[in-house]
Amino acid sequence: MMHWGYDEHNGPSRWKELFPLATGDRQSPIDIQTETTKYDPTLRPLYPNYDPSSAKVILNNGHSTSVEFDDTENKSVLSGGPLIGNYRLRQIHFHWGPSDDIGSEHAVDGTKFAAELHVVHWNADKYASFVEAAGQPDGLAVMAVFLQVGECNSQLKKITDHLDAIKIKGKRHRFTNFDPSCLLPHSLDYWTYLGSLTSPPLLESVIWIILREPISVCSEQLAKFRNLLCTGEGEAAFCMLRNFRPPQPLRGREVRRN
Ligand code: B30
Ligand code: ZN
Repeated sequence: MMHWGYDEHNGPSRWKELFPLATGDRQSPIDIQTETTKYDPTLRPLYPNYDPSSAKVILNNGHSTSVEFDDTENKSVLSGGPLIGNYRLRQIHFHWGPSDDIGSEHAVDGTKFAAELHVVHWNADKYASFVEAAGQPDGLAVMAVFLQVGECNSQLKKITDHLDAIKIKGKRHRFTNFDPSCLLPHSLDYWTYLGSLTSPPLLESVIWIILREPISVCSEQLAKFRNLLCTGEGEAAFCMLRNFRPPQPLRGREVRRN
């Protein structure tokens, strides 16, 4: 395997060859079996508090599209929920599939959604950098939002309108005055469990917070994500048709709900 990806020769089933953590005890994503989740009355509401001016750039990294935020100060933070203190916003990105019926990473009672948004934060109260936090069991907090096929999403259009400008791997475009809470559903009810990054290096450092209510996306918007290229300038072009890891074993972990 030259470099990890989502194809037959370098996809999720082969990641363990280079990243042995792939078979670890707290891997993500998982299939959330709603009947076996545990209601926890001590879980608090979630408090996302984002400053639109902290958004900096939208980019194509070859395996997704992400919006990166200025994380040199506590401008945009997530607190509450299962979290102790403030987790600082680093980036948001998406996972999707080759057709509208698959694409999410987490599943709910075996059901997959068309896509999944990840809002990635790190524990700047305890750690000095994102990279340091990503190696610690309480280092990262990722809030996940399911995208369900339906009406076109006018908030998501702010992102899909920019995808043509970053079609090729490595391209980036200025992107500011954007508050990712515009992509959140009305209800911030959630499930939470301890897991990992869903792509290499698969570090087991993520407090996952999965919102229970999905947001909408239409087929035309999903097609714009699939039109991105996982290849760079001058290479034979390949579209980013899929970039999700399938659910991993729960291995005795508890999934709690608020
Ligand atoms: S996820 O939310 O669990 N899907 C990373 C962050 C969040 C997740 C997965 C991975 C991460 O930071 N990976 C290493 C750094 N990446 C940046 C990135 O956004 O994903 C740089 C890279 O490969 O060169 Cu990819
Ligand atoms: Zn992700």
